[in-house]
Amino acid sequence: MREELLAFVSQRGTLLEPAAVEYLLSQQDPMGPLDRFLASCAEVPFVVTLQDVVKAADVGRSAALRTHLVAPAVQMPLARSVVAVPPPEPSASFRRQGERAADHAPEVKILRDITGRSTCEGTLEDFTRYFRNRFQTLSRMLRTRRELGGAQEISKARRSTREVRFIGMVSDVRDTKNGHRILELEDETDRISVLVLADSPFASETFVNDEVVGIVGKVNDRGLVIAESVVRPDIPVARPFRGIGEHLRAAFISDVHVGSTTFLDEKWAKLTAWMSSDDEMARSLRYLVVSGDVVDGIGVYPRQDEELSIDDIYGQYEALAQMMAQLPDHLTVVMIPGNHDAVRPAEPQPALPQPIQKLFDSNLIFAGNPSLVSLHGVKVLAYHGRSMDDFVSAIPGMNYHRPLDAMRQMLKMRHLAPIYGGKTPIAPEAEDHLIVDEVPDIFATGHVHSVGVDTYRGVVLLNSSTWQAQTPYQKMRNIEPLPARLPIVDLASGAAVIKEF
Ligand code: D5M
Ligand code: FE
Ligand code: ZN
Repeated sequence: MREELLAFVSQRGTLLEPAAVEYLLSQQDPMGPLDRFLASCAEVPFVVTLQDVVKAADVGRSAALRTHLVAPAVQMPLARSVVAVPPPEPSASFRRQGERAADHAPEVKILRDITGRSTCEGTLEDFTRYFRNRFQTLSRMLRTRRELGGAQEISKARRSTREVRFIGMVSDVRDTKNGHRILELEDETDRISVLVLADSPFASETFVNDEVVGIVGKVNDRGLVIAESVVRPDIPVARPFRGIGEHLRAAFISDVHVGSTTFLDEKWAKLTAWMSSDDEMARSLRYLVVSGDVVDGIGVYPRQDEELSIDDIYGQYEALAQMMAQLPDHLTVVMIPGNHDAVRPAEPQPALPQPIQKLFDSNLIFAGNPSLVSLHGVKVLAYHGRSMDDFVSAIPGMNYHRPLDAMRQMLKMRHLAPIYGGKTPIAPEAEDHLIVDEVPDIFATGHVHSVGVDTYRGVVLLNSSTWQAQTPYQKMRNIEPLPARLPIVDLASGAAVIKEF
């Protein structure tokens, strides 16, 4: 274990104080606190101290301490950067030869992301404040639901003998030997057990830790609530796509993994050639959204150096900048980072740092992960999608080839990464930026190297493939990628297609 620990530390480019090594080796999961500490740092520190890992270990144990703490002041975010230009003249389509999306000025607004607004240091207080904010925000959404009118605090609901309604954060889910399920829910006042019977109409509902749900049910004589219905925050039922007046299109890519030996350069060359071609769809492309893992990075997983064709992080972004410069000028690009990129791994991730941004042309707009971005008034929620690893582990039947299933769950839960303490590191910001506050028109993810388009209640869902072939790591885990597929959405109608290269 000692060797593994030291190898892990050197992979991350840092050092461990000897006392920290001994402390970690005495823990059940020595990597856990270290991983969590490193994930919370904006930059990798020169040396990790005993104090750092002890604090991180405490924070890991804090999940049960969410309640009974002081509420933070909630600040509403303002739009961060605006590249707004007067609205373009309407035009029916791009069927006329020579007409290009370039004739339409770009209109991009970053409505919400964490860049420049991170407040957390990863202390225990930060985590408590973070979970309170999550609970309060989602519980406010749930309270607007008719079914939860007059919802009580859990401490009151517990003592009731009639029908009860309350809202809680899931702290545990377990199956009984008879196929029933028991949820432990908590709010700021108390905790309560809820029994979901195997023959109830919602027995097939899946629950994950740290999501916030509403329950209607009856308390039995043992203080257990028998659930009669479960209410999720969810998004409003279908509404029409908020289209724009012209058939401008947006294309979506992610997981380019520049610098990896498995980067598909020939497929990429085909994409570049097609984008610059006279094809009607290519000419109508106005926006390109890049949802993270834009380069392969350095030291992201053990022995990654053996799979790198460019082993310098700047070199990787320089190569990407050159590739982006070859794309047609009529594209305005919005780029967010993923778990392989050179920003802190904890979500929400800020935009790529200035020294990297400077490598790119001015038609690139950098935003955080996740980001809510307006393209010509169409709201796009771009999220790399790391939490899908946790959805796949937590929910039976979910898999890497069906990312849209996980995305639908995220919208139902109104949260991009509800499960805390799994594979998705979460930074305890004052406000929970992973909550789906505003309902987007388009919801885009990457990460799973799969592809798909669909709609859920009027929201266009899409997952944007990869430009990397199967890696030895993915082979070992039986992950079969579907590379070189390009989802394209018509911003007038919301109609989505996938173009294969
Ligand atoms: O992720 C590429 C693929 O590998 C994607 O399908 C998720 C999967 N993946 C990534 N990390 C993990 C872990 N830690 N466990 C299981 N599966 C994982 P990428 O982000 O490009 O490496
Ligand atoms: Fe990836
Ligand atoms: Zn990824």
